[in-house]
Amino acid sequence: MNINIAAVDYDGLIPNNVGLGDDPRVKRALEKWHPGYIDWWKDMGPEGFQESLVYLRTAVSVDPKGWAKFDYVRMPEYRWGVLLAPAHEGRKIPFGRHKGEDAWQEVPGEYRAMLRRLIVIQGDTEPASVEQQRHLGKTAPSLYDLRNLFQVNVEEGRHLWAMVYLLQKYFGTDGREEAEALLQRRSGHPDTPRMLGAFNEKTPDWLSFFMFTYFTDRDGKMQLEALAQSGFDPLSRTCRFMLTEEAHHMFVGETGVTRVIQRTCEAMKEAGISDPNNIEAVRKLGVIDLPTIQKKANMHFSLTLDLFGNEISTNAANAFHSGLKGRYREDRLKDDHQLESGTYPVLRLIGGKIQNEDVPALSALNMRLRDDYVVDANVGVSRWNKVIADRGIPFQVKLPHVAFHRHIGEFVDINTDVDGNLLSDAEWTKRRNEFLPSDGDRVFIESLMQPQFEPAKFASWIAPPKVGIDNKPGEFEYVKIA
Ligand code: BYC
Repeated sequence: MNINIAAVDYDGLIPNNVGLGDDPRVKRALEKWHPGYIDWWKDMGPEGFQESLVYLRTAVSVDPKGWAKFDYVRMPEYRWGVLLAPAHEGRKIPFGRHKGEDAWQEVPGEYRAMLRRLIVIQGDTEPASVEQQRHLGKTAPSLYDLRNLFQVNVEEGRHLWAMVYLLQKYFGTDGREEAEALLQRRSGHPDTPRMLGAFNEKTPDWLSFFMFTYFTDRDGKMQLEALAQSGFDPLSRTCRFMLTEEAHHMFVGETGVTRVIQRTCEAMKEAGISDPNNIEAVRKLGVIDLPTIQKKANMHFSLTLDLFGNEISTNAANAFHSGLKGRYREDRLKDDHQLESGTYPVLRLIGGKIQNEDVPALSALNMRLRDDYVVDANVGVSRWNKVIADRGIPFQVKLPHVAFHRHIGEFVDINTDVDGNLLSDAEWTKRRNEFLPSDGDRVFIESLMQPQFEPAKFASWIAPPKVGIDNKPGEFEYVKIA
């Protein structure tokens, strides 16, 4: 392992541990891209808080034992940098037809287009999420949550830098053009939308934000884990370090939803309401009823499943076979890592029924990653259910069937209920609001979204966290609003 890499050079405009000082071409390219990025951040980043001092963590090392420092920063002055996890000396390509060959330190010519596409898609999601969340600051339920939102946002910005570095360093003129285009597309824009569906949806309220960071950032985790296995070593190292930051985003999501559920259950108990479906009575307490939380989960889970692409995919097969994108934790799997024989069960619509069919394992890699995702997503859901059960309320949050409310893949043309039972168009129209947030639900949630900017105070619908960020006490002023 190369130990010098742990130290990050903070002297120049762009903090980095990739030796930018000795790479004038890439340094110049990134310095040229920088003003456009700052303009984008000011136009499309968090609205209204650019002058506020925010207690943020900044990566100062890539040493897992102590990589970040916390301090007050104005967001446009955040030190976005280029950080790669340490190289593994002598690393080999871990899967596909080149398995066992030396990992690539330069782009393999024959796979250039495929690799660029993967990097561009990954890069596109990062600014997209910042754009989706830009209005949320105004309605933050506490300074603690406001700070967490901004932490997530600046780190998504840094993840954009991570992908732009790869484009600028390894892809010449077209890499430069792609880097520019990443600043041009806009989430939800009718003419220049972001590339993947879920990143063009709105994040209208804080429950959506927590669901997004729980479910959609977890797709980020799975995709980054798969790319961290890449035979293209710079991509692998970049993704390995991004995963360190990503963990906090999912923490924000999981604990955010937990605190919403906890507050609802506590308020119900205090008021002596034991029926979770007595929605009107629960809402009068100024908290979000559990069935509506379930509907939000249905929405964000199903939108996120679309991000795994088609269940059966030649693109995914090619990316694996070429050694560019592996499986979730490929290095811990015990098989031949080539998958040229063997099958994998894929849930498909066959003769009007949803059933498993064995397909060649290489074609089923999107499905396989999605399966791993569902297992991972269920872990936190169990923890939410424990919070509910501990307070004696008869309700369980449940992830909907994977065929429910899908816009990509096998199930695009059908409607189902949350258990995967087929519904006619008419039944779907009639019952949609049982499964997904209705206009009324949205209006109710919106009515709760009143800012709470006093230190140590929290909005009515969310419990305080168990511990502060960086172990700060409850009254700590995480954001000094300017
Ligand atoms: N929306 O063969 P298929 C994150 C297109 S999140 C629109 O199934 P493939 C984050 C597809 O592009 C992680 N189009 O596709 C989270 C293809 O089009 P072309 C982001 C879609 O390539 C929170 C065609 O359909 N990273 O980091 O196997 C906050 C055929 O599809 C969609 C990545 O996704 C869709 N949902 O799989 C911040 C990793 N799905 O090329 C950040 C990189 C498919 O035929 N991306 N299509 O015109 C990939 O690995 C793959 O491209 C995908 C799709 C998994 C996305």
